[in-house]
Amino acid sequence: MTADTTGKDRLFAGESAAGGPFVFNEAVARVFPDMLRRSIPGYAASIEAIGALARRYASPGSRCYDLGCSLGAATLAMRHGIAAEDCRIIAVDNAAAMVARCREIVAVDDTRVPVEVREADIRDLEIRDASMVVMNYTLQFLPVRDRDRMVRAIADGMRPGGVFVISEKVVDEDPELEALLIEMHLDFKRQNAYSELEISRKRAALDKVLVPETVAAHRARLKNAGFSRAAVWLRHFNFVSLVAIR
Ligand code: GEK
Repeated sequence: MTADTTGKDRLFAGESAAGGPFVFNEAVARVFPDMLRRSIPGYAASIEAIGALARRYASPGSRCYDLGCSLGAATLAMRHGIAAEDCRIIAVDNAAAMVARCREIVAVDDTRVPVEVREADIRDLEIRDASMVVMNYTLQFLPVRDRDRMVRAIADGMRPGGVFVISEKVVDEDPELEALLIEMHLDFKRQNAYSELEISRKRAALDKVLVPETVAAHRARLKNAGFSRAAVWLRHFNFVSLVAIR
């Protein structure tokens, strides 16, 4: 069986569009690649860099984690990037529909690095002996009160010199600039053929589900967790990706 993930995202378009908070269900999994491409500026660049960083940082005999793997785009980028011997990738997501499709996608990709796709809450995961950890647009979905503990568990489970890649939607401290960045993001979605109705319904669905923080808050959390250095390597409107070294 092959996962059909080629659907066009019309989830918030029709009369039948469900109200209520956003959930990572079967309907979302089916259109997910199209949804991310049309909604997250910089998404493709983040995936490309994850491959390049895996080549540099994955060390022999270590583990590489993809936390909130969805359909495994970052997992496969790591898998294709890793040059070191005896690495294994652990990809984790708590949405059953994502995990089922991710397993199918990983199975038809026959690169040598072993991948284990686990259905679990990343807050319950034991992270150990990691040379690379990726959280590509996932921390933003955890309650804010759980984020410090999550990032500390990542730092504690990493080898010295390992790399942590974290991508997030962020909010600016300056309300005027925040309004500008939001407008620019909305224009990006309009250019990608989302209607005003789709945009406003999706926004309502994500309210309180996706809670963005400032870049400063992310930097402080990384430092407190024990990362020796961190830098923003990508920014497109209010979407950023940071790289942190253990
Ligand atoms: C990509 N990284 O393509 N435990 C496990 N998974 C979770 C949890 C949790 N507590 N909370 C949310 N998720 C991917 C994209 S999407 C980003 C990541 C987005 C999962 C959730 O089920 C979803 O699959 C993923 O985190 C976030 O690079 O949809 O904007």
